[in-house]
Amino acid sequence: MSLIIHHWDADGICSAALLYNGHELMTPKIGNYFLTDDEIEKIKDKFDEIYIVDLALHTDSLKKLMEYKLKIKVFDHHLVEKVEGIEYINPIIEGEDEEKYPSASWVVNEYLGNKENLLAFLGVVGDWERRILKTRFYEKLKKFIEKNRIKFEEMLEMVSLIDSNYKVGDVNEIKNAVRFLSRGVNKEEILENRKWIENKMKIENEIEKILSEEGKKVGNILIKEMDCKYNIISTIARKLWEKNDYVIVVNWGYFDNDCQLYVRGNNVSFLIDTAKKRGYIAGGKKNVMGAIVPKDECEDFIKIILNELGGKK
Ligand SMILES: [Mn+2]
Repeated sequence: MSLIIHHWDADGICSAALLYNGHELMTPKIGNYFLTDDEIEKIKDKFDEIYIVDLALHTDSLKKLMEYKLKIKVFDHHLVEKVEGIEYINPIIEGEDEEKYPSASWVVNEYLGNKENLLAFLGVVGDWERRILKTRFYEKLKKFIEKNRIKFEEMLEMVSLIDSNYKVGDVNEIKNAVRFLSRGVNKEEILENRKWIENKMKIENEIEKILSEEGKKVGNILIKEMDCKYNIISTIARKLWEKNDYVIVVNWGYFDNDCQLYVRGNNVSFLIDTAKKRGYIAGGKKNVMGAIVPKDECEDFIKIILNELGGKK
């Protein structure tokens, strides 16, 4: 039996929906880029094949899965280290350009030999949002949406509806979303999903509240602290990045003992190593670094990041 473990965001959900064929579905605990011992325990005897999709899972988790002789295929577009024995379908680690493979959905869709379709493009818009407009990829997207009479704003709206499920922490609805989207639904069916619309309203109120509180500025770096039980740190970081060269966002409210920490900037992938060297679970790509940091080490780590970003300017 096979299992799809996928990222909880729109790209992860769309990628999983493209691959979905009655598989069992799983996401790590939302916010975790690793598998807990319990999660590994559940997987090890039940499945013989695992697809890991749009998820830069920590190498320790991958190595543990490998100990159980599971066949693992990773579909991704994050910069990750390869683990021996795992099959990677990831053009980015082979040196391909991120504007050619802007999402996991794009990687999966090409692998499957599908024609261009709504899910493949929604994954892209999910990961890039408006920044996709400035890439070479946009020509392709533009052609597709014009032909299918979809506005770019509607693409953004669909993405935020799909993302609403993880943001409110509804793991069950994330699975439903994969199955729902895998049926080849159209624009209207996505835009009219009642449950997702409700989620989205809850989140928007919370985001508005957080963005209205002022952050701290150090040179061209904005530091924003928040205390929120929803997993909306990446949205907050992206929004703030629109108006700042670099942003560091810390959420004290999501985990009991750890902080969520996000950095966004033009080239921040080197910070992934900085975090890992300090023993944190961390991941990301060119423009983003996310880490889970013990609360009592967070202040120190921010100082280190400020130093390193300062040195890069
Ligand atoms: Mn992605």
